[in-house]
Amino acid sequence: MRSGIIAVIGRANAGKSTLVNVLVGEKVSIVSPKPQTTRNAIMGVLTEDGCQLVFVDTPGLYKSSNKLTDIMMKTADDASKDVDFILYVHDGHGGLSDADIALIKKYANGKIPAAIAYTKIDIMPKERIAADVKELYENGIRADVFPVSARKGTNLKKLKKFLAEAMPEGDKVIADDIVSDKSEKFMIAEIMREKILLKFDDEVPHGIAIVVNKFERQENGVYDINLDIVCEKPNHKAILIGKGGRAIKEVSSFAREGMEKFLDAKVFLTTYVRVEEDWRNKTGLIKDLVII
Ligand SMILES: Nc1nc2c(ncn2[C@@H]2O[C@H](COP(=O)(O)OP(=O)(O)OP(=O)(O)O)[C@@H](O)[C@H]2O)c(=O)[nH]1
Ligand SMILES: [Mg+2]
Repeated sequence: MRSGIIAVIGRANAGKSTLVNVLVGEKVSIVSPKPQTTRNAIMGVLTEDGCQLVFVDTPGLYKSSNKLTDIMMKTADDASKDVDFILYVHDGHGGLSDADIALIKKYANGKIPAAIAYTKIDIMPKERIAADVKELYENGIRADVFPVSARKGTNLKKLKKFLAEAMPEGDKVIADDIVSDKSEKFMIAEIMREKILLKFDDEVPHGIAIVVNKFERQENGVYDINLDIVCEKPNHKAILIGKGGRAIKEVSSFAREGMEKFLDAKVFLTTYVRVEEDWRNKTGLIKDLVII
């Protein structure tokens, strides 16, 4: 059989996690319209038709702004090494800048075989695609380019087939029934963070970390979950809680629904908001709050 590890690399907000989720056929990684949604390297496995594709979703490439961002960039860069293949995800809708070309050259023109998923074609003029593909070629980029839409499912079969054929011959790396390397507890924390990313603006969601204190399945099948929402500043705490606790109530209920869908069971969720000043610049706290 063919099997291999594919690092999924690209700028923040390009659509990497969305693409990994649809390729794998299950939600292994959270998604939001804000950059820097993914903080960890997250494995998503597709075992199908005698082939195993092990995707590694990564934090998006982004400007350095604090210690956490530096660690995230290193996570992405490390994930691009020692793999069988690199799938560089480019946001076609976002345009093709010189900075994009430089990054594509770095990751798709190296020693490791690579392809480019040119994504979000459902929301952009079709004629720009050919122009961009030409520009990539003129800049010396020879990796195959797959215009896709993860949202609409366009061209994904073609991309999957290409990736399957690009994998080396060998035994499967991961057992058949495993789709992710992350625990349910990790995903519960991520679902909470996803809903906060969706509900709150500006710096608030970026300074959030989730600590799961309790994750227990009771005899009646209901999950009892207690978690801390850690934020960076006292004024962020006030925003998160909202007037009369309305904001936290709303986002918690939204998160509970997401958790119930993920666990396929009822969830009893309690949350507590606390402040850890400037935690994104404190290495010890980053280690405690972001499982890397
Ligand atoms: N229209 C459209 N939107 C998409 C597509 N793929 C992703 N998006 C949207 O793009 C935004 C970013 O998607 P993510 O999958 O979180 O992007 P990412 O590259 O993982 O981002 P980081 O984890 O922050 O690096 C979300 O709002 C997605 O819904 C697509 O094919 N079409
Ligand atoms: Mg992501």
